[in-house]
Amino acid sequence: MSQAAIISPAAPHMSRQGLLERYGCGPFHFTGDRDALYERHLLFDNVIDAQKAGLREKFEAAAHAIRDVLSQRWVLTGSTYERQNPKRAYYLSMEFLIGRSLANNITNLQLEPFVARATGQTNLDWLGLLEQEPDAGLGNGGLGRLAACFLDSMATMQLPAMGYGLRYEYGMFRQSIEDGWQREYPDNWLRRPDPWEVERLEEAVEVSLDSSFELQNGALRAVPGRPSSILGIPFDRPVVGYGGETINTLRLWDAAAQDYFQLDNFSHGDFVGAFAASIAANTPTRVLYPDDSTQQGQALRFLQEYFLVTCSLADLIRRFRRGNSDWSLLPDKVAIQLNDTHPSLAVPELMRILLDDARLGWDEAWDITRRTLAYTNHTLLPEALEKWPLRYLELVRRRHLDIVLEIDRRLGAEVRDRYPGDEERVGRTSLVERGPEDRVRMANLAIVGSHSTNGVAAIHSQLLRENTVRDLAELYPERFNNKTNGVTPRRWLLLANPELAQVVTDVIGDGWTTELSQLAGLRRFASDPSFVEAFAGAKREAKLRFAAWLSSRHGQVVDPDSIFDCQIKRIHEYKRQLLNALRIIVLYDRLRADPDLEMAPRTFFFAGKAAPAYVLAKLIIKFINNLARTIDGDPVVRGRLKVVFLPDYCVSLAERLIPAADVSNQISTAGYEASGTSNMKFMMNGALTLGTRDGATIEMMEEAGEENFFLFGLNAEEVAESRSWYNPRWHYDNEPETRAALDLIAGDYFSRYEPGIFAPLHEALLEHGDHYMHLADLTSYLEADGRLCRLYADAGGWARKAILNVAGSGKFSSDRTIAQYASEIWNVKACPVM
Ligand code: 26Q
Repeated sequence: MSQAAIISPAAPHMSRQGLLERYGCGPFHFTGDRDALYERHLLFDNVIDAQKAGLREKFEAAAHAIRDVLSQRWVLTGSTYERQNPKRAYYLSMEFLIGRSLANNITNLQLEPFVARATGQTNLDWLGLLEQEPDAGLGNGGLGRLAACFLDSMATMQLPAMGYGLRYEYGMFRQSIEDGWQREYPDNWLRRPDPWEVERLEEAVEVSLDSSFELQNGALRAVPGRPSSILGIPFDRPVVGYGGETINTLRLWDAAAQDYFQLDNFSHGDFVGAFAASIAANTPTRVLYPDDSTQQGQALRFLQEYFLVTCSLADLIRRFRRGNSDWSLLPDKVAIQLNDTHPSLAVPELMRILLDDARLGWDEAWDITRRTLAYTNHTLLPEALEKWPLRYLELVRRRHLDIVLEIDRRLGAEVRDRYPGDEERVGRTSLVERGPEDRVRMANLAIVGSHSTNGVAAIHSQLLRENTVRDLAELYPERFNNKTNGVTPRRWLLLANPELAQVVTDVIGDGWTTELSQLAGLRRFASDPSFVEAFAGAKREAKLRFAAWLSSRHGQVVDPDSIFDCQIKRIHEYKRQLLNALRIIVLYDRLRADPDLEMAPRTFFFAGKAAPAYVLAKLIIKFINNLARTIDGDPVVRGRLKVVFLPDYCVSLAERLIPAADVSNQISTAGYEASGTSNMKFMMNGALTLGTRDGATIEMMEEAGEENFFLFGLNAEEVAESRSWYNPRWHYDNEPETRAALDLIAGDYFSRYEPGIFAPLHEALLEHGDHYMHLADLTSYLEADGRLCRLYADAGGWARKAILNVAGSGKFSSDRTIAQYASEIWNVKACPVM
């Protein structure tokens, strides 16, 4: 029998024999003898007796044992692709927010039933062992986590695909809350060796720069006319598809100096000077920029983007050339997806390769480039659209600037041809924005230089086409499309919420793990008393588990019988954490006025990081913490309202909290949140959504049924329409609860010992026009909140809606999203490993 025949697709509880045959060796000897892989790693890697090993050593041994298990399959995946030479997809992203890998890899390899037992751990020890793994926090938020979910789906669907990113030495900063304020600490996640990465020195690439760069007082200084180069060293990480059939690769580039010492300098005795060159060369991958919505225009960030693009293209072109001799085949063998504009220098770099290395003519090079590249947009915020000074291109790679200007010249000719006399349109579509300093509009570059531009939810794609880049959409309507985001149900349901996963599997089987639309089968159980009881029991278990963790980890006590109401995401004005806080103040004020008021007890959870330079966002964090302290200190509401700000939001924290959530707040100003993805995770885990008609939340409501959703507020059209006359004062003057809440803030009720500190918040809402229209939506938010709260009293009615939400969440699997990218953009097909 061939090996392929032995491997049954995604069999959840495969026999031990099947596992051994699939992986070529056992992960652990189940007889518990001394030869077990796990114990061998303890002994041979750490030179320690299994009995004496600490948790970190045990983690490393377990991770190495799992890596042993997957290595053969990983190699086989690579050789299958080489042999079969299928068209491949490459996902280029500045961010991959991976989180932890050990438990995920065990889940996807379906080794769970064996592992904990084989390591001889009690459940508690096992959980402690998993905690030893630092989160790989190589991303800011949604865009980076989406990239990680996509990798999971691509591997699960056996697509010949690869991720390319940067191996930041420091990931997203660690957040601590001190006296209510955010403080940032470096995330030194690689302090200890990472068991998942494999350094591939032999595949290093050299990156050429037209200038030299030095760090001076923390800023990057270019020395023009002195060309230099950096080495890109790939570090590969396995991406285990569910079922363990396909193991794809995420390749992260590390920057290193060409020579650690420039020997001529060294021989002149300039030891430190020679060293400085290596420090500068190292910086491109030193740290992740912690901004998710403002372009700070930092030269080092530009260098990072250039570095990612040149390393990745050199690598994938080398691979393409190994299997193909004809350059014209590139679009038939390679699809490159640009995760936002961050890697959009791929347009001039691919042109450069085709023009200068392959020596093709412009027209052919342009045709190949466009048919190979595709671009995803993730934001409509004007301040987040990348616009890099022409000067940066000139300094880093003069040839890129020449190519961009030539693309722009031809684009201008095309626009003049199509719209004679419309010079304004030529200006608007141009790749170059004229100003005191001319800049390249990276979104225009990505749209013009690719064959596909997609948004990440229906409304977002529509607004992108109709507003943000309208002229280009008119010019190239066929390039524009939508791909509504999704999330991987393996990490976000199967792994994060084992209680609910089991309850679901008990009634509809386990096919949902790879075909999430099967969750629709839950609809007919929504009123089945025994299912409702099991479902509610799973939620309660998850809440108890979270409460226990919170108390042991942070010493915070919360009531698992209260409604767990959550808002966890980056702190940004458009996401309106401040609107949530205003709601809480109003509820608090009602209880103060009438302590006998009937109101279900509630715990409000917030978590999220603010960009270090975003002053108002940091003040919002301080405000939430002061609100929490004020409410905690008031005996009138004790046991009825509680606010908790969870520090250091990250993937692992989301995995803990989301299963325990009753209510998910998705309350951005309509038209501003491109999609949202935590909204989907909450829905899958049986939370009810309290939200605005924005991003993918609209599509979630369509799937679950409007009657099972708690939508409120202005829609995107109304927001746009009312901008010209909106006056927040009107709400202050006419809505007593709104006024009382604002007066408490202005009267330092939440800042008794820090008078005046919240004035900027009060001013943003009342004096500076309330750009995100908090006050316009507060009343309808409270009204929806009231409906939700009243429903809580009816446990069966609540559970029914929650079940119908889970049942309606099938569309939001990243498997569905990736299937659409693969067939509608990439034309890439599954390539089973054999
Ligand atoms: C750009 C230039 C310089 C420095 C930083 C940046 C930068 C970095 C990260 C700009 C934007 C980001 C991240 C954006 C992001 O996460 N967007 C979110 O993407 C999700 C996935 O599509 C959506 O669900 C969210 O709605 C969107 O906000």
